[in-house]
Amino acid sequence: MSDHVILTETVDRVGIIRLNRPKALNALNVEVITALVEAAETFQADPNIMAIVVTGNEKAFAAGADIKEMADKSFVEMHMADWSARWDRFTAIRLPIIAAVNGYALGGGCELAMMADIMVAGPKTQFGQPEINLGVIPGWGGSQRLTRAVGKAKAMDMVLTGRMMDGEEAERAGLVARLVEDDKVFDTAMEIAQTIAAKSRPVVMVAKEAVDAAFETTLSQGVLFERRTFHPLFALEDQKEGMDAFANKRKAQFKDC
Ligand code: CO8
Repeated sequence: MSDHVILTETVDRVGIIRLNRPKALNALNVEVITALVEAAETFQADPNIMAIVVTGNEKAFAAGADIKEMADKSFVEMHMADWSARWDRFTAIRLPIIAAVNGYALGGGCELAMMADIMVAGPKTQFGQPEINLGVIPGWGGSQRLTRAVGKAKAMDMVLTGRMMDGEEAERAGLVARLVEDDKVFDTAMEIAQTIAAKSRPVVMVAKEAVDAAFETTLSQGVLFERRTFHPLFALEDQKEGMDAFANKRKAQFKDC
């Protein structure tokens, strides 16, 4: 695993990935994306890890795709390399991903935060899709995920003008799950991850899959998907444990099976 443009760490059952290109405001070049995706896959392969926290630093979560790296690319190079497809591996991660977002989350940085399952931000966090200023459009799902998160009005406003949205507006708009003081963003993300870490790993994965299905299908098909994934949970020891613990007024001790 490349460990210099990102830093990885494990705390209890939580895997932490910290973007680490501070001089470039954590701009996402191919090396960073590759390392980030590999780190997430490595955490997922470890049965001890329950959730992943992705973060940057105080000034920038990530200020976007690396503009300098792609500036001179031709259409054919962009099309054939298709390095954006690496993100498909990131969004295929079945563990919950929590984005702890401070500072700039622009362009690909905003898109990365939106690929996470839960976003924590502070009032000073700045979200934006400023690609229009560069003569392009969002390329890592921003036009789709931002619109689904905040609706057409604000998505059009941001994508067409390139304006930024601070953390308070982003929370009101539904982009951010929890708005906390700027210096509490990472700790809050860790608390969320630790809370999830006390649950059953297979059930957490199914829960994430069920919510994600809402973005891909009709209501009736989504409800059917939920039902078809709900019933098999009764084959798990963790379902028996969870319900027995409730009935006996004790804390459940899940075994991930
Ligand atoms: N890429 C490369 N370098 C960057 C980026 C970036 N996205 N953002 C900042 N940097 C670099 C700067 O060039 C500068 O480097 P240097 O010191 O060598 O000159 C350093 O980081 C610090 O930046 P600034 O001096 O500009 O810092 P300021 O505090 O003055 O400004 C801003 C901060 C407002 C965040 C400013 O840096 C900025 O506007 N950055 C660009 C934001 C942007 O446009 N992001 C969108 C990028 S495009 C994108 O994300 C498309 C995603 C899909 C790609 C699909 C490809 C297939």
